[in-house]
Amino acid sequence: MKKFLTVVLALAMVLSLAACGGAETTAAPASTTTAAPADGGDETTTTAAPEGGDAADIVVGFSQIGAESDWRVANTNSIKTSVADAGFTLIFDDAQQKQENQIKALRNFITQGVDVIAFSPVVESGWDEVIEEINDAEIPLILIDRATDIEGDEYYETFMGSDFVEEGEKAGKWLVEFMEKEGRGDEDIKIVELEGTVGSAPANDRASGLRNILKDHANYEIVASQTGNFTRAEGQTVMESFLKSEDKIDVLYAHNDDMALGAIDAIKAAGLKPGEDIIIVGVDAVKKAFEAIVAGEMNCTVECSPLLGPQLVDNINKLMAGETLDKRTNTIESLYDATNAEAELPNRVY
Ligand code: GYE
Repeated sequence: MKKFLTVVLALAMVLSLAACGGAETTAAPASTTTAAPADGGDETTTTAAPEGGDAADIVVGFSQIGAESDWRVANTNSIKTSVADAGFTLIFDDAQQKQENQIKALRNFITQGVDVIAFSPVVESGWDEVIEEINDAEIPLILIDRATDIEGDEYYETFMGSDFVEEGEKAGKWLVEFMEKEGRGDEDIKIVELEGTVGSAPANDRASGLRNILKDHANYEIVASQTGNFTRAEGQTVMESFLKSEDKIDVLYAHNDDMALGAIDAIKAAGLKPGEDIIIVGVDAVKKAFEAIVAGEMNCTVECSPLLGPQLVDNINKLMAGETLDKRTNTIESLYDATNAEAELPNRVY
């Protein structure tokens, strides 16, 4: 730990000197090596700062879920870039949506004796054993984006991410207000729901968030609900089947924008107007959703920011300096519809 303290202090000095001189400090380019996975499934990428940089002694293992959505890709990029800029060594593993791959990656991180493990759990349950192993190895654990169902908060340093129940509630409130403004506040409203990955925290919580609001509005009914696994392709096929099976659909609530965008393709193919014949509410606020809102084909997206890299580096620096982290690192988020999407579109980086 003494060594880490020296590294952190040295870095702080360099940065404050740079700030005084008005100069910009950029880390030297990182080198990347990609190793073939033992099981032939996913791949492990190691990004290391140039030799001689002491920060490179800090090894971070990051187990990512996959690349199922624009959100996830932006999240991976944000973390890879920030960790490389900080000069830490990153061992990155893409689990391709499979819990068993994540468990394998986490065990590899323990064997490799990494300094910190950052981990985004694909589903909420089934982590007790491997997390106990991480705790026994005394490797600090940072939960990224999704939570587990393990009770208590001693087993991790901080949870960095969004409040998914609140996101579902924001979507519900927006919908009720929008329908009132449209003069449809008392109509019977039929909703279809595209759920995220079964058993994942955002799917569970975004579903309950919407229901928390709708329980006070008896004229709203969720008539069909099915997973589209957070992907555009499945969003499209599940929407196709909703359009066949349901007599009346007023609203689509999608647990992420990728599925909403896939559904928009299905709605158009069925000869209907997305955004008019069917009101569409998504979550994430990815660039393509902004474009759809501006084009009048989607109505609202609740922001869930994937840009967690800078805060992760901040937390790692604090941990290495021996500080205790707050159990929750919150992200700042908003909501976008036809009233503000166009103005925000040029600022979107994902
Ligand atoms: O909304 C979705 C992604 O866990 C918040 O996962 C994340 C979700 C995000 O694939 O697009």
